Amino acid sequence: MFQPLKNPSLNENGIPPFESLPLQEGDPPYSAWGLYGDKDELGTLNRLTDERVAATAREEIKTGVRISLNWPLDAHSKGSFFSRGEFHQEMFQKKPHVANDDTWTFNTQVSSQWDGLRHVAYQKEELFYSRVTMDELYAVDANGVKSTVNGIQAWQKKGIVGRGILVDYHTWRLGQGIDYDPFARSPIPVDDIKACLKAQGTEVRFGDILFTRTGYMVSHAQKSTSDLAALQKSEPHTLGGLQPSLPALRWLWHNFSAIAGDQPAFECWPPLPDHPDDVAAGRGLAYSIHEVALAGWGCPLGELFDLEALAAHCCKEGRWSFFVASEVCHVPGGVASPPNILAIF
Ligand code: UVW
Repeated sequence: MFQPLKNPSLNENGIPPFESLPLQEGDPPYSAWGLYGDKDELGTLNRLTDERVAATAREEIKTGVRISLNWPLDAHSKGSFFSRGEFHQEMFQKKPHVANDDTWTFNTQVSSQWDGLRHVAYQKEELFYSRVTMDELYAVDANGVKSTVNGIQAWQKKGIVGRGILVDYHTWRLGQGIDYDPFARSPIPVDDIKACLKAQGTEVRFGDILFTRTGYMVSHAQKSTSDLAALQKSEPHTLGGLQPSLPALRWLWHNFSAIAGDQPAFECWPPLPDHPDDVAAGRGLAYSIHEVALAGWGCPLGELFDLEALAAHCCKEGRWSFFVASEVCHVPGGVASPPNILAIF
């Protein structure tokens, strides 16, 4: 049962400040359920208004240069993290015609992907975005029709389109002499992300789509098959990424419509919570970014995006903002999707 919203005051961008989350008594910490109605499936994509997209196109599209951010679907053919099966393509001839068809079989998260709202719930509470339960995701009605609640189909209606900004953390941290290993649990403090943006001269605007280049692709290309296999077998996996923290969540909530990175989990993995004393004192975080972004805010979380060509172009142009057009696949009830994404300058 939904309680009436607490009627939070809205900030200059028309959203409740982070400090007023959750919006309803009894909802999980930091969730924003009900902000756009109790059946909302768009979450922070509601920030991508027609006006904002039109203004971004006018401001960001100058040269017409287009850069794909899609890693090949078979890029993890030597094995992947989180036990995701490999991509398979079967091509077959259509005799007597001189023609071919092909069939693709793949886990939607084995290469570049947007995680959708069926992917991760608040773990302790067992609730997905908009208070949806696991049973509701798997429900089948009397006519045999499967539930599509919180499915990826809701995002394909208008796509994920807006102003992108690249945080080229990999280049910045090399210049700073900061040690970082994409295949170790290397947490990136949000202050380093902000320092990198400042050094690039990149302004953050409300509704932006955030891309963080951590160097995963560079390091992945240098690893031998046996090294990768050993890393993928080790449990829990260890991966670098944004450090889950209250300041990180606050910054993400106040600025972005979607967030993405070049690595398998966006945040560092495992996303160990803060010290229990800090959690008890309200200074620490006991939730992962996956839980809060996906289940709490309905915020698309992108992983394994290929940001290499993008970073090279941004560096050449001295400009780390651009127009982004991404269209998820139209799969009713889908959990995740390849992003089918272009950056346009
Ligand atoms: C995790 O859930 C850790 O990563 P992904 O979003 O790729 O599943």
